Order: sequence, then structure tokens, then C-alpha cells
Amino acid sequence: MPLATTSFVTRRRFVVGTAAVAAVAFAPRSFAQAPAGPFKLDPLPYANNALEPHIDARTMEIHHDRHHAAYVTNINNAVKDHSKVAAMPMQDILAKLPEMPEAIRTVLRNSGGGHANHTMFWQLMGPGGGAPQGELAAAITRDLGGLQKFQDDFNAAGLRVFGAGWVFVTVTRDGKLAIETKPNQDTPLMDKKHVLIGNDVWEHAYYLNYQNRRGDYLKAWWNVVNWKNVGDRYAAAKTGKLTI
Ligand code: MN3
Repeated sequence: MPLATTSFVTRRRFVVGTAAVAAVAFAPRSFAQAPAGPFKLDPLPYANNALEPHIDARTMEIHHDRHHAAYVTNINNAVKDHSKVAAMPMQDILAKLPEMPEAIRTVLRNSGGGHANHTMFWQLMGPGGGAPQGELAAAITRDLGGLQKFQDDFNAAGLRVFGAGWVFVTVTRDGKLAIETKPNQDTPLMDKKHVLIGNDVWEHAYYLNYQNRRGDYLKAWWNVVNWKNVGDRYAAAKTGKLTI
């Protein structure tokens, strides 16, 4: 019995150790295998732990370094033999999905949408979020019933997304705001609209900390919205300079 126990523990340690080594070895190799471009994964504009306690460092690391990285790898692989598509900005690809080559259309929709959504998502978050100012604050009052009603409605819409998807605020060229949801990695960019903000309600965005409590994640997320960045996006939308 003591012998069997020792042997079990040793074997278990060995297996765990091997898995850990394999995981460490795998991460850099998966980056190295990705084609060089044309689409790029920008580093997070803040540290992995900058959004704690609302979003934990491990979630940010896996979300950015693995999920988002995989979307970028997928689209770079897909456009390898499609030089015209490879030369297009992502927002144009998504706005013209029905015109894209059929063989890569689904990858462009899922991984291209994922790349656009996550690029926007990292950019609009940050520590020390502040509050909406100026024209943006006025638009929230005018179009969304004020900040509190807007946040309640946005959270409710995020809760209603069945399975994986996103809740967005779209913005028109004249600054009008509206709440909209999409399944999977779809984005209003596919309807030739622009996105002011969006929250990722895929389980990978919150499961480590919140498990099934998506409503708690949606409420906590407002603590990491950087309203200065959102204001910059609003100004860019009104001057026609907002891309993804
Ligand atoms: Mn995600």
C-alpha cells in the first residue's frame, strides 16, 4: 500500500510536470508558426492585471494571447492565397463579406469579426475609467435615456444573448447611439455601421472569475470602461475616422 501510494504520487507529479512544460513550450511555438501578416495582434495597451479585480490577469492573458491570437492566425492563413483581400482593411472586409471569396468567407466572418471586436474591446477598456464627458455624455442622455438607464439596458441586452456573442453601442456619423447585440463574432461593421463600444459575453471573457454569473460580470465591466478612450472613439466617428 505505501509503495502503491508513492508510485501514484510520483507518477501524478510526473504527468503534471510534463503538461506544464508542454504548455510553456507550446505558447511561443504557436506564435512563431503564425504567418507574418498582414493582420497583427497588437499588445494589450496595459498590463494583464491592470483591470483587476474586475477582470483578472489570467483571463486577460488567455483572452488576448490565445483567443485573439488565434483569430489573427486564422485570418492570416485564410488570406495567404487571396492578395486582394489581404490588402483590404478589416472594416472593409467585414462590410463587404458577401463579396468575399466563398472559400474563406466563413473564416473572415468568424475570425475577422473576432479580430475587429477584440481590437476595439482592448482599446476601450483601461484602469481609472472616469465618466462620459461633453458631447458623448449629451448623446447618452439624448439617445439612451441617461447613463444609468443606458447601463441597465446594455446589461439586460448582454444577458439576453443566448450562448456566445456581443452587446454593442453603435454610433452614426452624426453621433446617434443605439444598443445592439450580435451572436458569435458578428459585428455591426458587417451591416456597414460603426461601433462605439462593445462587451464580450462569450464565457471565455469571464468564466474564471464569474463562472455562470454573466450578470455580475456585465455590472463589474463598467468599472474598466475608459471613458476618455470612448470619447475619442465618439469624436472619431463624427469625423469619419473611426475604423474598427
Ligand atoms: Mn472574446
